Amino acid sequence: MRSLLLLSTLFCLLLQTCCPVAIHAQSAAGGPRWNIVVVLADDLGWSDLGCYGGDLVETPHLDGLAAASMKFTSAYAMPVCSPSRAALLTGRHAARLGMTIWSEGSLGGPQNRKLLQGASRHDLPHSEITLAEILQSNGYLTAMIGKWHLGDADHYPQTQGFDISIGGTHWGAPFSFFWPYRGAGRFGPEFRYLPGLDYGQPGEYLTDRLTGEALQFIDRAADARQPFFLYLSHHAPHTPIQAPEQDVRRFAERLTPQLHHQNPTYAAMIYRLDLSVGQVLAKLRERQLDSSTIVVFVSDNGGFIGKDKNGTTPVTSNAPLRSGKGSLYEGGIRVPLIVHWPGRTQPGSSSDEPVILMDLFQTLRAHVPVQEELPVIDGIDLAPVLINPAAELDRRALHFHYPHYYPTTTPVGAIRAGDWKLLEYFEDESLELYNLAEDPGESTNLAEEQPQRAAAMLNELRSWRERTNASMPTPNPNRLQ
Ligand SMILES: [Ca+2]
Repeated sequence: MRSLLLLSTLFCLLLQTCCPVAIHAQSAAGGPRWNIVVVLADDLGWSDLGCYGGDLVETPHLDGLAAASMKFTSAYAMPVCSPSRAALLTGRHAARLGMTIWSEGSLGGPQNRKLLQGASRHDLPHSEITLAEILQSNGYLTAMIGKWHLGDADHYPQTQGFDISIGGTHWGAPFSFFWPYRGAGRFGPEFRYLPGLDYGQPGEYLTDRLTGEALQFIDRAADARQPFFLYLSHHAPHTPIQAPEQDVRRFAERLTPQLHHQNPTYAAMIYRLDLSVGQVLAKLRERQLDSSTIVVFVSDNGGFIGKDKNGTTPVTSNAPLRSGKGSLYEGGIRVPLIVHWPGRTQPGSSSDEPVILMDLFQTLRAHVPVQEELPVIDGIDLAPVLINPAAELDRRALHFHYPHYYPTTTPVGAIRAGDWKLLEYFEDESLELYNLAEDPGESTNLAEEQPQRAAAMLNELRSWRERTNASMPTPNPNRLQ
């Protein structure tokens, strides 16, 4: 099996080398230097896109990208924003980074609960080596456009390998999706400001503006004939749930009670996100960069199933998966992932192999030399699966850690091994065991029925927490009854 895999890998590498359409710059090591575009959606749920079962929204460009690429059905993220972003950019698990909750959430937590939340960093340390730093040191032009959410001004994108940073701050959301995006809030008139987007027009929509900035960046890199890394980190479709009126009307008119998704404003946000991807792909074609650019589309956590501040309809539903953002049930951590790698991924291919955000770091850096000695990396190179959708990765399990509260959860850890998944709730050490192949909605807890399997998985989960030095919640001595 392995020798077959090796042969197919060699064959594909040969194809990439000989294929006349695959024109790219050469790396210092003599191999191709692929341009890299990572489009990260914020809080986009697993079943939100048309190609993943979304029924209210229209996502023709993402559906088209999926049809031309490899679609992953069991891709995972962390359950909330900042940990996922840190894991994506460093290849290291959020628990190992000590960054398990979004940055504002790390500053405090609910005080009158059974547990005090585990310690979590506010800032991604400068000592961490990001994908952007590796690519920058290999001659890439690098840009972070959109949401950063990895620390205060001393830890903005420029300190982590990005030549260009537009819109990135410690904030996890804009005040408004309409220009000037900032507003008067808890911290004064600059509440949730977005730097670099000062000169706009009333009515200008954030997703469109970030797309415009991304298109300009691609032109700049193309003009300079420089390989580039574009990290287009959209705020959509995170709260506040806002979209241009004509789009909201269009989806409201289409709404029927039978539909799985019921929020027309959220659908309109995703529609604009889809347009953004379409425009980026069109720009790559226009600049004849489409055959030399890897395009990745992914979300940072599961869909948000609460209500927006001003809304009456839940933002989304991740059905058939259980729960949503914050939770370690599948609805909180399973996300859409599409990878388009010319000459490597096959059109219309799909993989059920469990993969996780850190794998993208390892996959995307694999073709460039790394000067620095990297620390322990938790991700693995997805090349075998990209080349052969039936391939299995050499990995025993995926682990998850959220020692915090959220409306969907109490502090919890989880492990997925094969089709099996175990959750451990830290307040009372209760266990839940599910067979995801037979029960993707996690409705039948088999922990009592299969105590040996549950114990073995718990043992592995706890051992992993020790290996990664994962922070744990502690009993709250001041809890009021
Ligand atoms: Ca998020």
